[in-house]
Amino acid sequence: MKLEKVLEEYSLSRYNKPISELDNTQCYVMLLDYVKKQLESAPQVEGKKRLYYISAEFLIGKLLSNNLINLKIYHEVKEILAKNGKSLSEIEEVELEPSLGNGGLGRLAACFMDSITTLDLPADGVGLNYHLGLFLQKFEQNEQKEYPNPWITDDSWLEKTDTVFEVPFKDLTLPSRMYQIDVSGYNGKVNKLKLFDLDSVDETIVESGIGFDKKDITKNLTLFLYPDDSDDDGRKLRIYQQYFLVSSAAQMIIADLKEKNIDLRTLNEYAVIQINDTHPSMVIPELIRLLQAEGLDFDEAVSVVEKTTAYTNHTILAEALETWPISYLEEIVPQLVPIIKELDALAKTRSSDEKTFIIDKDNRVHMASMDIYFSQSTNGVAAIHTDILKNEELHSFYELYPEKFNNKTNGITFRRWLFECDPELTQFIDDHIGTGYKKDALELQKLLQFKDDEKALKELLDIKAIKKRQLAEYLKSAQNIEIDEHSIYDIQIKRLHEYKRQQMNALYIIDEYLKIKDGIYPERPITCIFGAKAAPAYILAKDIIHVILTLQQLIESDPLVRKHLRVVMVENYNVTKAEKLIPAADVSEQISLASKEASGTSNMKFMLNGAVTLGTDDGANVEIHELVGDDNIYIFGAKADEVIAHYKNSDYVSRTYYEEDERIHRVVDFILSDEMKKYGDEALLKAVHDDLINKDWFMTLLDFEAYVAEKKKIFAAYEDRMAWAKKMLVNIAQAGYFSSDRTIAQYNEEIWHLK
Ligand code: 26V
Repeated sequence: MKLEKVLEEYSLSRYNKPISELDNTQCYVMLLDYVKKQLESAPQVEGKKRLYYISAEFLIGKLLSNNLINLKIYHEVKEILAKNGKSLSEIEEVELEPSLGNGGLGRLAACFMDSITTLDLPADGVGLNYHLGLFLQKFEQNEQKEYPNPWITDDSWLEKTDTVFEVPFKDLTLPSRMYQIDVSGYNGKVNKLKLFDLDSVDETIVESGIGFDKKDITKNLTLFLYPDDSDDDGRKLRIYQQYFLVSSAAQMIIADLKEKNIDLRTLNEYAVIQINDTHPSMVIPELIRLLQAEGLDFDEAVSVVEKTTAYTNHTILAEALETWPISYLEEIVPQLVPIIKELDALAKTRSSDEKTFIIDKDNRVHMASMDIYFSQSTNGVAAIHTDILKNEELHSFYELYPEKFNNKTNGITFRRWLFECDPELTQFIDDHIGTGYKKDALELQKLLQFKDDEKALKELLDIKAIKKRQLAEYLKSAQNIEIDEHSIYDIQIKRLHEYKRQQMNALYIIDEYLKIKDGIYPERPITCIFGAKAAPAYILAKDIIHVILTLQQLIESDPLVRKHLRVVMVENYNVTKAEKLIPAADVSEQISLASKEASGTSNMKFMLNGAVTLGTDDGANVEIHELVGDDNIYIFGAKADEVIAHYKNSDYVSRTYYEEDERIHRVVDFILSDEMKKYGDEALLKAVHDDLINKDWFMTLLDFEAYVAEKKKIFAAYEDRMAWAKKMLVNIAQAGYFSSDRTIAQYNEEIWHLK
């Protein structure tokens, strides 16, 4: 039966009226039901060996459009709806975005699931079903406030199953129920995202923002992703969550094998476990424990687990590499402690280098060390990142196990980050080079033949103008902010962290503000757009948000300045908002302190959507630079080796820059000016001001002058519209390498060996 007829019949039988008379919620439910049925009957990806991708985060975004695209009925559905006076984008507003991630790591897991399925690789994503997500961000008095972000409704993609495992903690055993969400691939097949949960979780214990009793584990376990870990109870709750996740995963894996009567000593022939950052690291001792219970001796269990697991590192920030006091583990999961101690003893027979110890002299367990010793592979997520792991951060391990180290440069799924978020650009590409790039992203390079074709370049500029207008309309309706669609859209959207240096961007805005006050105007108005959540306990990050919001209000209140310069901080930045922001961007801000951003993935999304990168020599920017060449990217600032040397020699003193550079002095002091204090809170502003002068751990002032100079260059380049369009085109054409299909093919060939 034709799709139109099927939907029409559904509408009549469920709502007793035709599609044209449904409201958006009813339309959404109709499409949800239809797509879910299609996915239910779609073939599951099968094979001898299965991947289990275990991750604390899966930042999947809304699923309706994504699934329609993968089922290849997106355009047809859009047309049927249009014929009935409905708009798919308005219907999509009904869908709540699952807030199951924080940033790049979680979005990567989601892109990977899409690509894994598309490449026909059998896999389960394994995570937790956080009822209230990360948190919902609101701005009040120019500050971030956190609220619960519920997303589970009766009509959702999530399905409850009857599968329940018992997870043993020291004082209680908790039933872990499996929920699942179908993950569609661009090949009509499906894998599953399996999210574990506890029936007794009680959302009503949450009071005042996101506060709750951190000790009430039976009620709080899967309430929030990353509960505040600034106190002991918070940190212990994270251990409860992590163990609940990995024990559920390990039990599921063993159950899968036993169902097929497979000898558990051959586990590695049937399963591979990817440990996404250190949050799921306890899967190693847990699997060993469970295999011992199944009759394997310790050595057999260690050997097979080592061959089954692989670890991805996503950061070189020492403070982000998790370590847990062994006393916490004794208190919560004592059954793992003897195993971890045995692993530690075994590791110490392999190396006496303290830097590789699993249990250190302070009795803390280094999760990454356990991963590297007892898994088959450790990978970084961009070339420069992997090099820094090998040569610096994990050098001792690299000497011990050079063969375990490998790089897998991150990628993004083009289904969401091109076809879905920019249908206009997708059509342009289809018209110029055909659709082969949809299967083989490297074919995007065929676009290069149009780099001097004025007609094509003009079309590209027109598409960008459309996306900029759409964003302006969205911001007007969502945040009641009117932006100038002819201004340059300069966008920085990412987790708020000092190393990502949103504060440097803020200092630039101050510099521009002061110039405008002095009568020096930019050639064209600039709209600086931010989106960022700060971890609730990360005070300085919240203070930086305060500085940006205060600047926003100051400039909004100044008719002269706002003609030339605007600041917009998007509230509750998430995947849905990223899909609107990225296609509209002219300039992509990727300004982390060199060596600190493992890869970045928004840099890839912006490039694919025709924005030009303004960035440091860091993460995947380095590879973008190599692909597009000097003319099509703006790179500035200290290089990674200089930065690393500064840390080694402890010779970076931000105060010197403040005292010796007039411009720096002026912009830093402006943070505490009367103008800022009129709209901001003095204590919060002072915290940022003082940190920049006295600490500035991520060397903002070191790169500030170079940043201002490079920004001047990129804005000047924007004025030559045809030359700019060419840069856009080259960026799009060279983005094929960053398809997550390529990344996943490499994981499979070099680590997983699934097919
Ligand atoms: C960090 C934090 C810090 C504040 C408290 C909560 C919290 C929770 C988790 C993390 C780890 C975040 C790890 C992450 O997202 N890393 C990013 O991974 C991307 C994918 O590989 C990579 O592109 C980014 O460079 C890296 O920052």
